[in-house]
Amino acid sequence: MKVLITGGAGFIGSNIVHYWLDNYPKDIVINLDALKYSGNLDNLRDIEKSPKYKFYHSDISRYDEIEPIFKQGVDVVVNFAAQTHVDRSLYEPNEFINSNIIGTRNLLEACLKYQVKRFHQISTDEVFGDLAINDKHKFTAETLLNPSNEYAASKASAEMFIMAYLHTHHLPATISNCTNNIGPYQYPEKFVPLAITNILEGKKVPVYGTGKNIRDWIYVIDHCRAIDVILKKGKPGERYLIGSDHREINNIQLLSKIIKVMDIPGDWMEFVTDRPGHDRKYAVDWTKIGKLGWKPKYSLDQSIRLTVEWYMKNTRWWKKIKSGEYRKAYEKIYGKNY
Ligand code: TDX
Repeated sequence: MKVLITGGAGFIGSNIVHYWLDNYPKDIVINLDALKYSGNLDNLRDIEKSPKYKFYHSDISRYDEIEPIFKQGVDVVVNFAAQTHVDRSLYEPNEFINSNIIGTRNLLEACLKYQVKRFHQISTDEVFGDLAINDKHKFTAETLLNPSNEYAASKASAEMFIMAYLHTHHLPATISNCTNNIGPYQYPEKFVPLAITNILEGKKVPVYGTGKNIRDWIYVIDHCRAIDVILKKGKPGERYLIGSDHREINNIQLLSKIIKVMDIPGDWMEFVTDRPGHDRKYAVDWTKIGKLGWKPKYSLDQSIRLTVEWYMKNTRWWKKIKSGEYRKAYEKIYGKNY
């Protein structure tokens, strides 16, 4: 089988490229990535020479760049390519419109034209908006889309296009909405890698607002396992929510756990001005994918420990990012100023 992973040089994308090559050695994995600021080929050094892996430096927001890849024949497309950082979406929304909406629509068009057997969209629980801190409800596959920031609005819009292609063209598409991921290769602008790397650098960790916002954290490998199950057993036209088994945890509690695992003495938390429109709480009911035989394997403590260990071991990886070194290298290689 030929699997096209878009955004395969990003955090979750590169984890699934590794996962797929490890678990399905007969398959061909094609990685299409625009290598924007968070796409990083260092995430794939160990497999870049594999005969089962191919990389294309292309941008999904450019149909002319992606069509030649589809022409070669692709069985399944999993779309990880997206701008994902909420804070950035507040000041550069056009990037989010281009990658997340126009990019998805281009992929849908190519999937239709080249009769791809399955298109799977990696979406987010953020498309459902937020819950009140004390709300006992969780998001389900029936929850209405109600995005509350520009990032979430762009992902929700992409979903609307998928629904249109499902209805009008019967494109065999599925959607998954996963909660916050942690694990190796996450760009250190997101809360967990930012916290770990800041502490390793002796810097404080900025905690937005009260620090009482709640998220539902999942280890990235559990997310990869869930995608695998959806591709095999999921039904076209359906959405599946992916979440964890942990009790609710707010940002202060999460950071305290990270600090405990790191065991570096210091007063690391610094409360800063809140993110505008900061979503209060996400909580995901994953019963539907549970019926397909999936459940998360990693506990929160295990997920934190594995993530902390990875960042402590791979200092070169994140120092290169934080210093801007790898961006400069890409400018040289690709002649573009991303
Ligand atoms: O410096 C920070 N300080 C802080 O308190 C940052 C970067 C974040 N936070 C808070 C905001 C959130 O409550 O930590 C929480 C997690 O923040 P992010 O890592 O930015 O994630 P979040 O805003 O929850 O969005 C994420 O969840 C869904 C991802 O960024 C999305 O890509 C995913 O789709």
